[in-house]
Amino acid sequence: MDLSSLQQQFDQQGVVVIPQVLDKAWLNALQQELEAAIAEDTQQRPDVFDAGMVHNCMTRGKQMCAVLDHPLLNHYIKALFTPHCIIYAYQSSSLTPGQGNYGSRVHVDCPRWIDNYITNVGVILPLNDFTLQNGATWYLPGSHRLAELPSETLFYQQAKRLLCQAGDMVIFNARLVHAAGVNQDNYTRHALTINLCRPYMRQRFDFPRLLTRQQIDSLGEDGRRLVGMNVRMPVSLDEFYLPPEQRLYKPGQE
Ligand SMILES: O=C(O)CCC(=O)C(=O)O
Repeated sequence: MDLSSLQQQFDQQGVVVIPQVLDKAWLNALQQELEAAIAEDTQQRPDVFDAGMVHNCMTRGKQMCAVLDHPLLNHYIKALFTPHCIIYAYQSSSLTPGQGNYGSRVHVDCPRWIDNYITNVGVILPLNDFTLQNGATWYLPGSHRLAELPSETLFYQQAKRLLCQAGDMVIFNARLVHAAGVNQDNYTRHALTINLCRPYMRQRFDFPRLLTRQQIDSLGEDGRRLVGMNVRMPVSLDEFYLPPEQRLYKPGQE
């Protein structure tokens, strides 16, 4: 699909699916890393409200970090949102057999509604096909234009299911009203979810400090921008007066 039809669909529906962004090798590697992270979290924090949803995935596996430099991911988010966008949150969303998760409430991924202005965009990278049986996300087309959330009844009367394939990339306006489904299949459905925001907004975690030097150095220009390396705040006049190429808060981050 060409960019202008994609943009039109994004504006009208609030969501687009880009087919075949990640191949089998990516999917296998990401799934392995995610399952290891979930197993670790389940041991260490079994009782958290969002159990099973891994936070800060770029710190939990080399490929989950490397995917931030994926050229197609960057191409489409720059085109549909802004070339300067950064990560607000990078998590996962898995549905184990018979279960929903914290994402299964009817919700939006951005609390602010500003008429005709996008502050946050969501990216879902399905690691399994999203099917009716395994809990494909419910969403209300066009609901990103609503200032208030509809009632749950109205939502489920009118909502559609986000049916897509493992390896596709879903991009949605974070004001789109949606809910993860319940997995009626006999295997876990995995996905990575990235919430992007404008570069002048705060991130959920201080990623430039949270990531190790090695993780930051493993990233390319796009990945570094996404984790917030171009919008760091100086803590001294020495940092403020650094030469242009070393500036922590780069110019033009709009
Ligand atoms: O896993 C899903 O189907 C949707 C996830 C979701 O709603 C979220 O992470 O906000």
